[in-house]
Amino acid sequence: MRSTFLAALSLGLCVVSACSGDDGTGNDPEVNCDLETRAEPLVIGQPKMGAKGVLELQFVDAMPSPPARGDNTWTIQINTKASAAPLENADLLVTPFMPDHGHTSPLEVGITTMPTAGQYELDPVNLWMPGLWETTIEILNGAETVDSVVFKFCVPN
Ligand SMILES: [Cu+2]
Repeated sequence: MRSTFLAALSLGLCVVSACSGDDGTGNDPEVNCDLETRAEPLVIGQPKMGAKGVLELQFVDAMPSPPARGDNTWTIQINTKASAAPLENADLLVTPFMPDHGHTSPLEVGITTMPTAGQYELDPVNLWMPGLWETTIEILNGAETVDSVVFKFCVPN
């Protein structure tokens, strides 16, 4: 049952050659996160500026921390860069992506607005495969991207 599910996942999401290391039996390639120079540590309370310089995001909480394989629950704070005011009622799009394999996650990231102004819970952030994950958090205004932040975390086996 489980291997059938994973095999279907591989077929559905992977470019064939890029995912040849994952044969659907759970024998994923060994990942040594100590050697992954593109990854960053998950640091609670450290602001990270968006690509457009409009907003700043920081982690308020992460379960588990550091990020692990499977479902992760992240709470983030979004502030405007100029005034440091919390960004309320934000429209978010969160996309976990494996750049080395060209696939996303099969589970949509659920987004809950928290009682504290500017805080949002992202659950699940499903990092189902070991390796480097780039999770893009986009803040939208209709079709326009107000700003976006990418977090690059390595997930061990
Ligand atoms: Cu992958």
